[in-house]
Amino acid sequence: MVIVIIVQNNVLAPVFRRPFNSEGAAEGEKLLSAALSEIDLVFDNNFFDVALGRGGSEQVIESLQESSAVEGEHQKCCKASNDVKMQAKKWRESKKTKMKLKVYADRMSQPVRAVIIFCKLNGIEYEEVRVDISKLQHLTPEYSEINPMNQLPAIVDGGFKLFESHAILIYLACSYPGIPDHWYPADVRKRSEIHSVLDWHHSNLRRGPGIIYQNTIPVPVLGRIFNPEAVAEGEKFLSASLSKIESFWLKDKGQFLLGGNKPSIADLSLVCDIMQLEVLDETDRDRLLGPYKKVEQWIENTRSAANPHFDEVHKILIKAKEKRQNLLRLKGANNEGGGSAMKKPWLSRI
Ligand SMILES: N[C@@H](CCC(=O)N[C@@H](CS)C(=O)NCC(=O)O)C(=O)O
Repeated sequence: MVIVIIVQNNVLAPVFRRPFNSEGAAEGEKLLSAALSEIDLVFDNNFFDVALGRGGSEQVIESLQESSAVEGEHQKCCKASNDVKMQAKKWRESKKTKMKLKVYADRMSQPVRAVIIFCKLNGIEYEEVRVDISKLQHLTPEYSEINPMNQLPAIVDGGFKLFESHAILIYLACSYPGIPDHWYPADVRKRSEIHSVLDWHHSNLRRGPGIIYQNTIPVPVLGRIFNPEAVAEGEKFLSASLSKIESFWLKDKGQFLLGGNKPSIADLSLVCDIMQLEVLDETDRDRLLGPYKKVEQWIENTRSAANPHFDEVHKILIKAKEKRQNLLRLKGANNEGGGSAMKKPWLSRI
């Protein structure tokens, strides 16, 4: 992504009929060197090797190699996926660690909420370790030991450390027993479709609600102020993404992104992201979501399928909204008054 930004603003600027943009290129270069130094850090520390505790992962890889080398067919891959599940389960049991799964969390974070709701829905026992982003606890050396990228969520499971919510959801779905197949189906094609949605999510939808939220809600502690240009940019990403979801994944009659009547980890992940808009005034939230009727229905479907945990975990957004409104009132900048006939947002129904 970052490399694309640099190239688009530099070499390829004329090709895309864009003016050469030295600031865009410089911003891209800054992000690139930060990312490269983080990659360096991870490999220098042998992070994954140490964290993974060899044996289990080697068995898993061997099993996959054997299966695909002999037949390489679709069905065989599905069987291999089940083998992976079984082996991961055995590996967990064989470790006989009594240590509970730890989820490093701040519920204001969308991906954190997806992970927590998934654990609760599937009876995965875990300990929630609060890392308060507003107090910058995610930047402490202690938390860097857990996630060198200093973001939430992260997990530690019997010595195995993992960051990135999508990876975490996949890991939990595969390594804990009894998780219903619809969350992360054994069928390799369905799985791949889920990966496709999740990858798309991170370079599209994810850039909408987060940017709007961060630049709307006053977060003085993070050194951010209201930034209307950033909000406008976030709204552009959001509308483009919602319209793709509506016209592509939700175009047929299915209740969820991959069709069917049960959600997958992709539904949970994307819907938790969109829920961040609940901290906005109802008029703004409805202006942004209202035009996408299928999206609204899909959010409701996911919410119902994931309740009561969905509402419980999202309660924090009600508090954040109240705080924001109080702050705005104090500043005399509250411009409420419109939107009298608006539908109630999801969280007001809790
Ligand atoms: N791609 C990551 C995104 C994680 C992320 O952006 N987390 C935010 C909270 S929503 C965070 O930790 N922000 C603090 C920071 O970046 O300094 C994932 O899905 O886990």
